[in-house]
Amino acid sequence: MSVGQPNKPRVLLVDDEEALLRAFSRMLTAAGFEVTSCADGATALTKLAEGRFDAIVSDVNMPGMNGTELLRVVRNQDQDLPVILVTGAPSIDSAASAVNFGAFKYLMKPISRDDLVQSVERATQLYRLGALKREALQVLGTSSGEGSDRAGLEATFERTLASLWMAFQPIVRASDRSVFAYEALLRSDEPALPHPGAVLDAAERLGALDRLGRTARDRAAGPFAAGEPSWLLFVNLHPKDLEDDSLFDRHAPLAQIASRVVLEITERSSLENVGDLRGRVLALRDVGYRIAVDDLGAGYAGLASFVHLEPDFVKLDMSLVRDVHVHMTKQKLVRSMTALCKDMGLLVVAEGIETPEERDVLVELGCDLLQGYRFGRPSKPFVTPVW
Ligand code: G
Ligand code: MN
Repeated sequence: MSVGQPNKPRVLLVDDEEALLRAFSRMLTAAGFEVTSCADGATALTKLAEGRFDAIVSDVNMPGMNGTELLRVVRNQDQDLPVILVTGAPSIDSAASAVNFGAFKYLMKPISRDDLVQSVERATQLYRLGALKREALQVLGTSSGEGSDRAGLEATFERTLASLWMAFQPIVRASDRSVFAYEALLRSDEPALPHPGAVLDAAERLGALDRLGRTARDRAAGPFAAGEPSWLLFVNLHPKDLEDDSLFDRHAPLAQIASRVVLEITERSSLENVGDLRGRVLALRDVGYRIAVDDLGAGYAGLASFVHLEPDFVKLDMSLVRDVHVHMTKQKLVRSMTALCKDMGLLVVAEGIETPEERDVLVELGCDLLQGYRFGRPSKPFVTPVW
C-alpha cells in the first residue's frame, strides 16, 4: 500500500460458513491486509474489544447475533469504523437497516476477489483518513465565529446582494506552473458587511442563504463562461445550498458550464442535517458537476463527507499549510493525507500558500495543485499567477 501507512490495515472477518471465511481471509491476506477471522458476532465483539481494526467484513445471516445487529453494536462504539455487510439472500429489510446504521457497503454473494479487495481497500483508506483528520484537529485546535448587530440587517443585506461580486483566485498546477482553475470567492463593497464571513452570517440570520448562494453562483458563471475553456471553476457551497432546488436546475447559468465546474463542500460545518445527501450529490453529478471537499483538516472529524460525497478533489485547509516548512507534525500529516488521497484517486489542492517556503515543502510532500496569495490574490477576472 502507500507511503504513510507503516502497518498493514487490519480487517475483522465474520462469517459462520467456514469455507467462505477461509476463502475471504486468503484473498485479503494476499492483498496485504492483516486478517482476523471469527465465526459469529459475539466473538467478533470480543476481538474488537481486544484490538484495533480498520474495517469489518461481516456476513448478514448468521446464527446468534446477525450482521446488522453486529453493525448496530459497532456503531454505538465507533461512529466511523467501516462495516461491509455480505449476504447471499438480500432482503429489503436488511438492506434498509444496513443503510440506517451506516454500513459502508452491502455486497451480494457470490463476491469476486476484486470486489472484495477493492471494497476493503477503500474502507480501510477512509478509516485511516478519519484518524489523520482527528490528529489534525488536535494539532490545530478549533476556530470560532463572530457576532454582529441585528438592527437594519435586512436592508443592509439587500444592498449587499445587489452589489455582490465574485473574485477569482488562481489554482496553479505545480508540474508546469500553468493555471489549472480559478476559485470564485464572494466579495462585497457594502461597508456594513465588508467580509464574505459577515455576508454569510447575515444571510444565515435572515434565513436567506439560498438567495445568497443563487446570486453567487449566477455571478460566478458569467465571467467564467467567457474565459479560457481549459480552466476549471471551483465554486463554494454552503450545506444549505444542497437543499435549494435551484442548485439542481439544468437551466441555471452555472449548469451551462457544469463539466468545468467543481462544487466545493466545506468540512467546516456538519452535513448531518442535509436529508438524502448521497442522492443530492448524485443529482449534482448528473447535471455534470464534480465535487471537492473543502477545508480538509479544519473543524469536523467525521467521515460522512467522504462516504456520501465520493469527492473528486480535496482541498487541504490553510491551517495545515501555514508554516508547514517549520512544522514537522504538519509535514507528516500533509504527506500522509496526500498519499492516501492519491491512492483513493483524488486530486489534492493545497490552499492558503503565502510563501515560497510553504510552496516548496508542499510540492515535496506530493501536492500537485496549489492556491494562495503567493500565486495570486482573489481578484476581478482573471489574474495571471506568478510562481
Ligand atoms: O473556505 P475557503 O477555503 O473557500 O476560503 C478561502 C478564503 O481564503 C477566501 O476568503 C480567500 O480570500 C482566502 N485566502 C485565499 N488565499 C489565501 C492565502 O494565501 N492566505 C490567507 N490568509 N487567506 C487566503
Ligand atoms: Mn473554498
